[in-house]
Amino acid sequence: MLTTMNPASRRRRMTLLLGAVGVAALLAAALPELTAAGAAAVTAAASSATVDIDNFAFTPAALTVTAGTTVTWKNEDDSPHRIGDKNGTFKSAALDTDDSFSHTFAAPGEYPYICTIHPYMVGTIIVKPAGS
Ligand SMILES: [Cu+2]
Repeated sequence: MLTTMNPASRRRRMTLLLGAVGVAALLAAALPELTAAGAAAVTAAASSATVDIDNFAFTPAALTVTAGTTVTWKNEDDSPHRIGDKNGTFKSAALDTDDSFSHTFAAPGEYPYICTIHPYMVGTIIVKPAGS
């Protein structure tokens, strides 16, 4: 699409944008605790992600989420699989077909994991700090 915005309209948009940024900055400066708590609560409540287990592989193999996200693994294979991270932070029971396992990642970091029944099945959850 070709954009031919007239200069007056563009200036009005910039003013609105700067006004919104200014209000947000003022609020953040005046109410730092409220803003931080509100942001954290929204992130935790809204965040979930899924890793499919199919054909003896994790999809996606590398998943990036923000802290507070609940990740659910779902076994869509005919064989059982069992999730275990390499640092012992989380592990599932053996998951039969259509079984799932969830873990909430509170702390940022990298969490490499395997299927402990088939150790050649590998995956990683990368947890970024909330608000980044
Ligand atoms: Cu497995």
